[in-house]
Formats: sequence, structure tokens, C-alpha cells
Amino acid sequence: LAVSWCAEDLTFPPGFKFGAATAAFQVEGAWNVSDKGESKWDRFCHEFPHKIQDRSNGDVACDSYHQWKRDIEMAEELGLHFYRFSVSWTRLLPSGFANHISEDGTRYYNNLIDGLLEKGIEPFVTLYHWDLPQSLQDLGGWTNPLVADWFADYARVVFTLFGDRVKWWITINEPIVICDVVYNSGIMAPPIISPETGAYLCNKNVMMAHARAYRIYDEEFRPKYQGKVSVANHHIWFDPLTPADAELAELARQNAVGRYAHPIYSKTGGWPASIEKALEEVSLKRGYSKSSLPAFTQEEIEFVRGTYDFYAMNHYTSRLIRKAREGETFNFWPFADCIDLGAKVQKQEDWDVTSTFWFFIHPEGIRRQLAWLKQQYGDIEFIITENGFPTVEGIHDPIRIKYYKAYLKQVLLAIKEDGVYLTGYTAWSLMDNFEWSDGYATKFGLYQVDYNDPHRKRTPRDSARFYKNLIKTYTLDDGATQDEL
Ligand code: PNW
Repeated sequence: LAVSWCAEDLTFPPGFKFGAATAAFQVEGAWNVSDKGESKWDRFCHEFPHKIQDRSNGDVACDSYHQWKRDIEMAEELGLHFYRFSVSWTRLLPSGFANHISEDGTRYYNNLIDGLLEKGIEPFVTLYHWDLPQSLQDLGGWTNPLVADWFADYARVVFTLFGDRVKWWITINEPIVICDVVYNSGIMAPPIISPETGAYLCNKNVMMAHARAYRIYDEEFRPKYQGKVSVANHHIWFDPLTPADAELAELARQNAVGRYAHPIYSKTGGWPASIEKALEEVSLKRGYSKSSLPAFTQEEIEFVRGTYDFYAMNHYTSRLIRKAREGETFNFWPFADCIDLGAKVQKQEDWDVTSTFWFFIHPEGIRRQLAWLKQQYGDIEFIITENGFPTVEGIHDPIRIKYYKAYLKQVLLAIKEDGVYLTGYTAWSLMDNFEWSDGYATKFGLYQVDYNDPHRKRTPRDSARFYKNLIKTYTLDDGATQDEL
């Protein structure tokens, strides 16, 4: 596609909003301060230190529990329109259940929310970013259908406490990671490997839990607060390796995207038909009596369908898809291959690699993904709730700036050329933080965090200056430094 660029083309539409994100477990620390309960990630790091690259944990992390004023100051320095952060379930509900609400936890989030609003920055709040109470994990966690009840109770508490001031809500961050990555890989909490059962039980339960929270907001809180609620889905863009792999690539999209989006965003609801069929076939072939993908009742289909006010997408990278050859082995989905579809993934030769094994650079992927979503689910409002780049060290990060520029240029193309109704963009992350199984070794921050400093000093990287300038000027057009990745 040949596009001629003029200065105006590199400008974001008026009213477009820029933010940055973090998540509770990755930044807060204070894992057992006051009455806070234990989460599955606290347990995982303490019990299996070897599963974390630098044998670290979230006990102190960026100490945002104590440093929240500095976090707000950074958001203000950048000129962010919104700050996306998550609530720690066990900081607010130490037992995991709504029988007791922590005063300390309530105070912490009130301070953060009020402090942001004082500076004119909108709080954009995720209810669940992977830190399930260990008490609920002990009862089966996301594979137990009762999780929808527990999550609904928790959501109602959060909406009740903070709904007067928070207008933007994400129920659950990246269901595909909570289900497919967790139960296929063993590299995340809990380390239970159950690709043929656990991943699919979780899939349905997460859809139900999201819908319960959405319906609660819709019925009990929207009339007085008029906020917006969605779920943040993580999408890797899949391109076919050869034209012969086109059908398989589309099936892989339905498996990675459709299995988490179709029940909510499609006109018909429920699972994507192609996936329902493919997974039933493979389950029967494996000797199960029925599909591993649990069916929805008609009532459940209706209950989940339409439970969104906008589409929230996290996006970082792309893959090429091809048919597996006879006898080939599979790496775990969705970072890699999909054994259930007989699909192998690889990178395209000209895509640059990064310090992170799952992360290849392919800016066009973000545009293609948005166009595909619009074509599948219609002309709805989109917000990019995460996009960002990993490095291992340094305050000077030209490569991160290059990544942001290249991806944001594709975002502009999606808006201007493809007519995607995209109203906001979120950089991951405001600061370096606990990058799950990478520990503190992988850094996504616009701000560097000094983990040797007891106060976890934060220092802006060059990319922070780039982002600040973008938010101020609304344009990517900065002349000579406007280069391609
Ligand atoms: C997201 N993938 O995770 C999470 O929401 C963040 O907590 C995390 O720190 C960030 O991205 C960077 O890793 C990902 O399958 C989950 O490609 C899945 C993938 C990528 C990132």
C-alpha cells in the first residue's frame, strides 16, 4: 500500500487520549503490609524462585505502595491524559471474598485516584491483572466456575468504593494469558499444566466472570456514574507463511482472538463456529467424550454477548503461521505453536528480534490486527490499552523510541486509512517493573527504576521525553529523527 506522507498525516486527531499503564503485582510491592492477603503470584515467586529469571519476586517491586505520589508526579510530567493501573484483589479483600474490606487497601486506592484527579489525570482501572487470591487458587482458581461469583462480588466492592470517580474500567487483563499461557506453559502462576482441559475451562469461566462484572456495572452503577467497561484482550497478529497457509492463519486468529472476543463482540455470541468444530474434532480424536471447549447454554450466550462499551486491545508483536510437518514437535501456545490446530509459528526473516524470546518487531501487525477486528466485530470504539518495548538496560533507549514511532505510525494509518474508530493509546509501561517470569531483567519502562535504591528512584528515559513531546504536540513529525524501524 503506497501512502504519501505529509506533516498533517502524522498528527493524531483532536481529543485522542494518551496514557501509560502498570499493574498492581508488577509495581506495588508491600506484599504482606497491613492486612493484605496472599495472591497466587506471591505464592508462585516464593515457592518456585527458579521459575523467575533473576529469582526475584514482587515483595517490594517498585514500592509503589509507598511511592504513589512519585508515580502521579511522573504521569503529570509526561502530560498523560490517563493512567492505567490495577487493583490488587487481596489488598482490598484479604480473604479473597467480600466478607471483609481492607481499610488500608481502600485508603491506598483512594489516595491514588484522588491524587490523579487533582492533577487532571483520569484513572483507568483494571480489576484483575493476574494476582488471584491464593485462597481462591486453592479452590481451583479460574478452572472453577464459581470464580465468576467470587469475581462478581469483588467487582461490586470496587465499583462501590471507587465508581464515583473512576469512569474507565477493564474487568480482566489478557484472558488468553490467564488461561492459554498459564495452563500450556507452567511459566506462570499457578504452575499447573493442563492444556487439553484447564485452558478451556478457564476460557469459559473468564468470559462468564467478565460478563457478570459488566452486568453488575450496567445495572447498579452505570445509571449514576456513566462509566465505560471492557476487557483487555491481548492479540498477537498472525500472518500466513505462504498463501497455502491462509486458512490456517485465519483459524489461528479465531483461536487466539475469537475464543476470547467472539462471545462478547460478535453479533451472534458464543464461540467462533470454526473453533468449536476444530476443537470438538481434536477432542474426540484424543478419546474424550466431548469437546474440551465447554459449551455455552443459549442463556449464557445472551448473557455474555454485548458486554462491552469499547474494545480494549493490548498488542506487542506478530507471528507467521504454517502447517506443522510430520513428526515436528510443538512449543507452547500462544507464544508459539498451536498443537490443537497443528500449527507452527515463526518470525519473518526481516523482522528484528529483541531481548525477549516472544517479541519480534513488526509494526504493520498492529494496523492489520485493528483492521481485522473492525471487519469481524464492526465499527466500534477501540482503545489500545498496552503497547511497548523491552530492553535490558540503559537510560538512552533510541530503539524504544523507534519502536513507538513505527507502531504509532501504523496506528495513525489504521485511523486515517482504514477508518478504525480508535480513541486512545496506552504505553506499557510507565516504569520498569516486575516482568513476570523475566523478573526485573526485562525493562519496559518510560522511566527507569533503580532497584538498588531503597526508595526505588525513578528516572525518565529518552523515550519518556519522546512520549511527553508527542502528547504535547500530537504529532510524530519531528523532522530529521523521523526514521523507520
Ligand atoms: C502483557 N504475548 O503481557 C501484560 O499485560 C503485562 O503485564 C506485561 O508486563 C506486558 O505485556 C509485557 O510483557 C503479555 O503472548 C502477554 O505475546 C502475552 C504476550 C505478550 C505480553
